[in-house]
Amino acid sequence: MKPEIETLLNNQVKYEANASMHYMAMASWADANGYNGIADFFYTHSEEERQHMIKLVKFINERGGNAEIPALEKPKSDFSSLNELFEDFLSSEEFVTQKINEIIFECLQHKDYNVHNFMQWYVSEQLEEEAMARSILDKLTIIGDDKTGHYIFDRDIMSFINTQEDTQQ
Ligand code: OFO
Repeated sequence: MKPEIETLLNNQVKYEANASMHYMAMASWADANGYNGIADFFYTHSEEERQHMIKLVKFINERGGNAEIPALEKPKSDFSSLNELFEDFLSSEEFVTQKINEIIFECLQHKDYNVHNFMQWYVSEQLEEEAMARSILDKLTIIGDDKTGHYIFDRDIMSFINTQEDTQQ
């Protein structure tokens, strides 16, 4: 594996780890503010991001590289509204997508089709996650400041994820 690609993959390990911690902080905020459904949503996503990190670590080592386990950034832990929470979720996903696209670009420059092929899984995952974040923000726009709407949104958010997963099968 080219050193440039190994560096980008190791950076990606850090971005996935940071996303995991970021979503853990979001889950904790939701928990502390009485939004148990939203907390479950972010605890689940935090764990998914951790799995994405592990998948990269294993791949780098299997390809003869050296995976580096990064120090973590302290995530933002306070949010003024559900809108801010989910806007941050979308921005985080957009950032990760951009970084994955940079890896894909570098793979094509170096004709590394093996890494390119491996990264296609991440490309699909990002498409799904960004679509989900946008759908959730659309729902929050419809609900506006209605407290009953927030209550129902919190109660139903996990079934919304299950519906998304069903349509992806
Ligand atoms: Fe790792 O899937 Fe989104 O960020």
